[in-house]
Amino acid sequence: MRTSRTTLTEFLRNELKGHANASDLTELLEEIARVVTRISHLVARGGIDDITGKLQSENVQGEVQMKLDVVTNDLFIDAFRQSGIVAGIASEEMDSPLSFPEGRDGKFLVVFDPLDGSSNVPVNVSIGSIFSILGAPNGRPPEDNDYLQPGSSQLASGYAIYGPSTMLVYTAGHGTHGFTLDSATETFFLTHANLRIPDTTSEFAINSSNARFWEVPVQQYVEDCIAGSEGVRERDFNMRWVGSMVADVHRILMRGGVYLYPRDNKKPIKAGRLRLMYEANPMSFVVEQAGGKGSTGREQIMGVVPQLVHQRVPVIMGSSQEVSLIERYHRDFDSGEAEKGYSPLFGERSLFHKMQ
Ligand code: AHM
Ligand code: MG
Repeated sequence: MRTSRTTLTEFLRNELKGHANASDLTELLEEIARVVTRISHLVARGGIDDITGKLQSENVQGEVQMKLDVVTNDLFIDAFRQSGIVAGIASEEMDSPLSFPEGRDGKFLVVFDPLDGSSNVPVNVSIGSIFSILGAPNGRPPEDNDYLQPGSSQLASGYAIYGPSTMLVYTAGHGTHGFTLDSATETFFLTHANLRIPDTTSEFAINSSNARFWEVPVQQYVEDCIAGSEGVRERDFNMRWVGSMVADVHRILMRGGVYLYPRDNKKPIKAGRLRLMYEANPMSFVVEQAGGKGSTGREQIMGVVPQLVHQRVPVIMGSSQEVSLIERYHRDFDSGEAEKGYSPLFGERSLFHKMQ
């Protein structure tokens, strides 16, 4: 048995040295780790405590809430409020941001999804929590507009995955690091320092039941993957879909791949299913710090300036070369090349090969 593993606390103290607000940021990440530990214990009890079902209520997005959505949201709210270092929060489960008088001088705003993939709760499949830490305004309480910062302004972000083991994965802009919870001692140990996503992959993750609603470039990309060794990709692809973004992206951090929740015309009012500020941005930061890419298909996710806290965005993230290739499908389509029946990507194998 190994006993000399680095704990999260030890790692943070070292890694965040030199970071502006290092001690507050360390404290905040430790606070998040404590909440994640509690949630891990809660979800591990499954149906025993009667908390795995649905509520009658809907959240601001019109989605039916699970009991655990609300319980986990409350745990985060209480922890952030009591920390005294968080000026305000916004959450998937709250209509609008909430300011904390207790964190009046707090340096941070936290935007989070307390329980991502919560439809997987009743079936005992992996779920997660996602957080994004932003700077708070100086010397005054935050206003709603203060939250509307692009992902490139994040100070730190990360997620917890409640799977066969519970892990906390975060970045503060110096690589992406993963910690595994020892539930007996309630300690997170460093198990995955400096995660790196392979640049290339033969694995994609998408909910194909939406295929008829996707834009042409995504339809074309998936078609080419499915054609495998008989198509332009000249190799077979594998497909995975857990239905929890955290679990699907975590797999990609571990072994490469690409995750897509693209724009579709199922509900034209929505730019995609996932939310920019507390799903796409924090996961993009983690992915990009591990050498991957996060894109809408047409621009970098972290470059999008939010107009609304609950704004949705198309999401394509993972292995960098594969994401770049999908961006190229979009560019070719937008430029009209694909429509004319000729495209460097779809029509000319030699150029296509250069991108592999
Ligand atoms: P949620 O935050 O309400 O759980 O919704 C987001 C989830 C993602 O975790 C997941 O990738 C996606 O929605 C699943 O969508 P689908 O129902 O199309 O499989
Ligand atoms: Mg979510």
